[in-house]
Amino acid sequence: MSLSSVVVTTTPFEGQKPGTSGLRKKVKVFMEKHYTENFIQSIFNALGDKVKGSTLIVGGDGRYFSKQAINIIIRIASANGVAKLIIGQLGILSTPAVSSLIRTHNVLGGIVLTASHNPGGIRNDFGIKYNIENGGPAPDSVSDAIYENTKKITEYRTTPKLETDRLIDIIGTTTFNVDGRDFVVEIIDSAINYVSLMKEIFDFPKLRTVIRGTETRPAFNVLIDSMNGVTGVYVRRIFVEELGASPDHNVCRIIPLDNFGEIHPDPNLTYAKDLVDKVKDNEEYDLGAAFDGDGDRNMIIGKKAFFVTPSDSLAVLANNLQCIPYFQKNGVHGFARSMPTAAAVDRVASKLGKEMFEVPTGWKYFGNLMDAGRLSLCGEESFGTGSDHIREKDGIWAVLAWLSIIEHKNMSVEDILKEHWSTYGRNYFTRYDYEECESDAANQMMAHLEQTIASKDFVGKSYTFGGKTYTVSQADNFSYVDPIDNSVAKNQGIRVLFEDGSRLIYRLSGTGSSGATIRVYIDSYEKENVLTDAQVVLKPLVEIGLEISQLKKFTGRDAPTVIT
Ligand code: G16
Repeated sequence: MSLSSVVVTTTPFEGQKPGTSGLRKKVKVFMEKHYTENFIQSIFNALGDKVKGSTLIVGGDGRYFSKQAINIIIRIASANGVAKLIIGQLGILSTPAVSSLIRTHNVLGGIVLTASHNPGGIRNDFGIKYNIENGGPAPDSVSDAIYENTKKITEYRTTPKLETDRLIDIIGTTTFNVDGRDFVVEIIDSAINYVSLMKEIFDFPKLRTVIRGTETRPAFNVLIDSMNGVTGVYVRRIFVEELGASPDHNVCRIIPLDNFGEIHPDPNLTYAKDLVDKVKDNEEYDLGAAFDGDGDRNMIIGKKAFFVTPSDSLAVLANNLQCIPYFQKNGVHGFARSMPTAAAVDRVASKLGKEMFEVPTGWKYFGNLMDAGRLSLCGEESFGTGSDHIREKDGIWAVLAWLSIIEHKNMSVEDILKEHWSTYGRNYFTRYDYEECESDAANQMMAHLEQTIASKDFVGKSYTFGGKTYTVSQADNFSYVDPIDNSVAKNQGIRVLFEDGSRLIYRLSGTGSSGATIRVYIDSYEKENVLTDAQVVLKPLVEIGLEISQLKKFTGRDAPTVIT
C-alpha cells in the first residue's frame, strides 16, 4: 500500500538547545504535543539535502519514552525522504554500538535516544542526540544549526498512517512505500556488530583465561555491574557467553529496565555504591566495574574496592596499549584528555614521545583528531575512556582493555596503579558536584569567579590552608582552537593554576535537565608522596577552592552532592 506524508503546522519550543551531549529534558517535556517532533524535524532541517536517500542508525538505552520516540522518528524520517533506518531490536543500542554501526555501515549518521547517566522513568529524564557520519557526537556547528532550526520551525512532515505498532520488536526488514518511494526499516540484533568489533580489537581467548583461570593461574574474579542499563545486553554476550564469566557471581543488574530500577545509572562511588560495597565486603572479587545507562561511561575498582580515578585509568591504559592486538596492528598515535581531567596521561605521552591534546569537556572534541589520525586513546574525568575504534567513549571496551593489561602483567589492579605512580608520580584528583543548584546562584558564582580572576593582583596571590600554601600562577576561562578545522570553543571553564602545577577548575555541567550543577575539579601532582588518601592530600586545595569561589555564600550549599 502506498502511504502519503502530510505537513503538520507547529510552533517553536524554547530551550531545545543541545547541551554537552544532546538535548536532555524531563520525559514529560518530550511528551508535550509536537515537542519531540519539532526536535527531530529540526535535525533533518539542519542536515538539509543530505537526508534524501540516506540511511540512519536509531537506538538507545531503552529508557522510558524510547519506543514512542522511535515511532515518531520512523514516521518523520519516512516523510523527509530518508531511505532506510537501521534500528536496534526493541530500540536497544548502546551509545558505543550506535557509533560502531554508523562506521560499519558507512551511513549518514544516527539518532541516539538516551539521557546517559541521568535517571530514567516517567518522572525522570529522556534525551535525543545526533551523531554524524564518523560515528561521533555532532560537533558544535551541527548542534548549533539544529538549535537554530528549533527556534524557527513552523511545520514538520510525518506519515501518520505508517504502522509502527510492534515494528521494532522483531528482527527483520520491512519495506514501506511512502510518497511513491521505498522506505526500509531494518530491525537488527542489538549486539552482533559490537561484539564482533570487540573480538577484532581484543584477544578473547586470552581474556577468557583471565576470567576462567588456567592450571597455573587462578581465575581473576570480576563483578560487572550494568546498573540496569543497556550494557546488560552486551555484558551477557561478551562476559558470560564469550569469556565464560558466571551469570550468578560475575555480573549483576544486566537486564535493561526502562527506569533503571529507580537508581541513578551513573558509575561513580556515590551512585554505584552497591557495587562498591559488594566488592569491599567480598574479598574474593579482584575487580569491579560499572557502566552508565547508555554504556559509554565506566568505573573500575580493584580488590576491596580500591578506586581507580578515570584520570589514572587513562594514564595506565596509555602506558600499556601495546598488549592489545588493535594497537599492535594500528600503532599508537597521540593521546588526549578533557581539560578538567588530571594530567597523569600527559606524563605518559611525554615519556613515550606521543602527541598530547587537551580539549574542552565533551567527547565531540576528540573526533576531528581521531579522524586526522593523530589520536588513538583519550579520556575524561567524567568516567569516559575510549579509543579511535569508534567515536564515542566506550565502557565495555575500557574493562576489556583493563583485563588485557591484567592478563599481560599478571598483577592486581592496585599493584598496577602503585607501579605506575612509582614511575610517574601521582596526580591526586577529586571532583565535587553540587547538583540542582538555583541557576541564578550558579551563574552569579561563575560571574564572581570571572571577576576575581580578572583582578590585577590575582596572579601571584597566595592562599594558605592547613599549613599548605598555594600561589596562583595563571587564571583564565579555557578556550580551545581545534587543530584540525580551527573552530574555536570559548568559555569552557574557569581555571586557576598554581605555581606547583596544582589546579582548580570550575564549570557548570551541560548534561543536567533542571537547575544547574556546579562542578569543582581539584588536581594536585606529587612526585614522591604517592600513597596518601586523595581526600587528605587535596583537603587544603578544596578549602581554597571554596574560598575563591564563595560557593557556600552563593548557593547556600554546605556539602557537595557527589564527590568522586
Ligand atoms: C557527556 C559527554 C562527556 C562529558 C560529560 C560530562 O557524557 O559525552 O564528554 O564529559 O557529558 O559533561 P558535563 O560536565 O557537562 O555534565 P555522557 O556520558 O553524559 O554522554
